[in-house]
Parts: sequence; C-alpha cells; structure tokens
Amino acid sequence: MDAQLMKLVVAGGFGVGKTTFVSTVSEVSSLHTEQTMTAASVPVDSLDYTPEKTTTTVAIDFGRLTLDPRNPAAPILYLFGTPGQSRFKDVWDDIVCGGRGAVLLLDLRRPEESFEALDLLERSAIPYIVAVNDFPDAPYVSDTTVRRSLDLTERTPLIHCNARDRNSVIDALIRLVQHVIATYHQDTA
Ligand SMILES: Nc1nc2c(ncn2[C@@H]2O[C@H](COP(=O)(O)OP(=O)(O)OP(=O)(O)O)[C@@H](O)[C@H]2O)c(=O)[nH]1
Ligand SMILES: [Mg+2]
Repeated sequence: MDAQLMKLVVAGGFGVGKTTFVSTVSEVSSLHTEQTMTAASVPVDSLDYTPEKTTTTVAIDFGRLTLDPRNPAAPILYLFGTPGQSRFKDVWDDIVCGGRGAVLLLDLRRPEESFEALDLLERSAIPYIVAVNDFPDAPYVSDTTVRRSLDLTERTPLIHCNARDRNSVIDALIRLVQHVIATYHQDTA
C-alpha cells in the first residue's frame, strides 16, 4: 500500500510559534520565507512577548514528517505554515488550497492575535484543531474559557503543545490527523 500524502496547514496570529512548530518537527530541512523585521514594523508588530524574535514569515513555512517511518503505509505529512500578519493575507488561499486539515496555534498571552486566522479557517471549511502553544509566562486560562472565547464547537479538539518540543508537536499532529479522518467519516456516513 502506498503512503498517503496529507497536506496540513499551520495557522495562527503573529508570533504564536508557527515557524517554530514546523521547523521543530520537519524531517527535511524546513523551508521558511523569513524576513528580518525592521523599525518600520515596530508600531504594528509587538515584540513585547517574544523579545528574541528578529524575523517574520512573509509567505510560507514548509516541512515534512513521516508519521511512522517503519510503516510504509503511514501518512506523510506536508506542513504549510501561514504568515501571521493580515497584511500578508493574500497568500492565504494559495496555502490552504488542497489542505486536508489545519492546526490553529494560540498564545494565551494574546489570543486575539489568532482570531483572524480562525475566521479564515472557518471560511476555508477544512477540519481544524486548536493548539495552545504553552509559553512559560502565559496566564492560566481554563479550556472551557478558551472554548467559549473562540466559540468552538464540541467537535473541535482543543489541545496544548510546546512548539519547541518535537514529541509535543508530533502528538499535536497525530491528534489533527485523527480529527481529519473522523471528520471525513462523519461527512461520508
Ligand atoms: N518559550 C517558548 N518560546 C517559543 C515557543 N514557540 C515559539 N517561541 C518563540 O516565539 C517567537 C516567535 O516564534 P515564531 O515561530 O517565529 O512565530 P510565528 O508564528 O512563525 O511568527 P510570524 O511568522 O511572524 O507570524 C520566537 O522567538 C520563538 O523562539 C514555545 O513553545 N515556547
Ligand atoms: Mg513564522
């Protein structure tokens, strides 16, 4: 049996960790379209929460992960990260086209950064999960409150991950693949 190729999208607001998520897990050298942030972006792109950040994605992140390399039939995931800022939204439709599922990353220190990406995902009508990227200094917010503030349906999985930890990112992707498969079966039942 041939391996299944699955295109997945990594979405979320500015600086939530999309590029980190893709590069942490990719088994090939991941491709990124990072540009150094200049003084011109200071008034619009707050670096208060991510002081180490010096670049931003202007078009796409790309990476690949074979979920189980010992199993030739296991899915091969192609990961496409989106830019976080709305001024780069024009590439959104191209990135999402053909996507089987998406993970929406959320930073609980500023969840509103991901609202626009959530809207775009809803409009794209692809199955998605929400993954809180647990930054160490993020406030505690219960999952019930997160669900309520994003208006998530009960069917939408909400998980926590650490975009810097490979096993954590793999767990998030397994959860996403399970959700994609479950949604497919619901829709074709
Ligand atoms: N502590 C911690 N820092 C993280 C984590 N994920 C990302 N970072 C840091 O947060 C900053 C932003 O990460 P990026 O991966 O560039 O975020 P992005 O969502 O791709 O940003 P844009 O493309 O500009 O929207 C970087 O300095 C990362 O090192 C995490 O899980 N924990
Ligand atoms: Mg990025």
